[in-house]
Amino acid sequence: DSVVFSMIQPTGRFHLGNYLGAVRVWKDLCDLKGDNIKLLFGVADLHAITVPKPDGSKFRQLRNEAIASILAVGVDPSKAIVFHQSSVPQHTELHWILSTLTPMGYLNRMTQWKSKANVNDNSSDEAMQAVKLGLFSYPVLQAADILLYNATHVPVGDDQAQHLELTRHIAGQFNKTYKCKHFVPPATLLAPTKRILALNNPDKKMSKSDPNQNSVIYLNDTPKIISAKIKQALTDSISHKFYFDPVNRPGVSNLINILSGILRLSISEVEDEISKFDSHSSFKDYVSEILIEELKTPRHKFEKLMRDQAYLQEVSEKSARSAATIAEPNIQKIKNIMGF
Ligand code: AQP
Repeated sequence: DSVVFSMIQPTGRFHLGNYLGAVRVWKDLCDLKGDNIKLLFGVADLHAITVPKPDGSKFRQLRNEAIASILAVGVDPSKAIVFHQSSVPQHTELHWILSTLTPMGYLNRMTQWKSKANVNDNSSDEAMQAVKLGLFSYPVLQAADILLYNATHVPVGDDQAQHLELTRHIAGQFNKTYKCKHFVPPATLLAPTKRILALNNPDKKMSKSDPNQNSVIYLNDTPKIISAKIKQALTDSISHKFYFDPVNRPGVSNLINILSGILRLSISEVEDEISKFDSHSSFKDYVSEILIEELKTPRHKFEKLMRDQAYLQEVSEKSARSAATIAEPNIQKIKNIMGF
């Protein structure tokens, strides 16, 4: 039997990268689901506190909006467990156990904490010492999340591939240390769409916490806002023909990648489709039109769900109970192997 597990952080409104790299993939998995597959999709609220923290009421709202966004994209709570990580305390318990098996040197090679803490290998001692332990050990908690459910498949965007390597390493370390075969290394299910980049700075990925809101298409942006953001997206004046060349034309290529993700076409099929455009404005109008159409239903569903707080609460509470029925016996088995 397969167990598919993935999570997303409630660090802000969900955007097009979260959609194509994660939540739409989750919806597709719900649509395909057979009886022998379990799906668990979580809101990683314990991970979210590793970065600057909003106040309590804002955080509560973000945690709530995250559940609504997942459901709005079409993840079906009768087919998938949609829950808050913090509502299943075994995540933190397993994190501690796994942290005793994780080499600091391995964590030190991870790139995400460095970019989130704004440090690199040449940063001063002072900057390095200010990095918080929770941010550094984030991938260990991620490994605990996945291994708590003995997940066989983990759908993620390519920015997370490195953390999954570490999860497999930790699983192997546990088996080796305790001479058992308890953990089966989970497989990475890479999202079909390549990383979506910031509209105004295609050197970095589109990110919830980008201070430049114009670089990010949020799933609940109105048609007017979407058109305005695409109009000002960075492109180039190399040619009025549009083709994929991420090195020389990163902005144009990002828009082509977005089209490829949404339309579920290959890059070259998109290039054929857009060969009819001979101006930046007609190309961009087309991108806006496709985005507006795609995000219409999730936006309306999100608004409707946010008006029904009782339903959101019911889904997350029921799902937390279902998640615990897998997590509890597993942590008991793990502790039993260890001699607790
Ligand atoms: N730009 C992206 N392109 C493709 N996939 C992306 N993902 C995130 N950004 C892109 C995928 O979304 C999932 C959930 O991500 P997360 O919330 O756990 O954390 P993140 O990757 O750090 O996301 P953000 O949006 O960049 O948030 P902040 O600003 O809080 O750091 C993952 O599967 C990820 O691959």
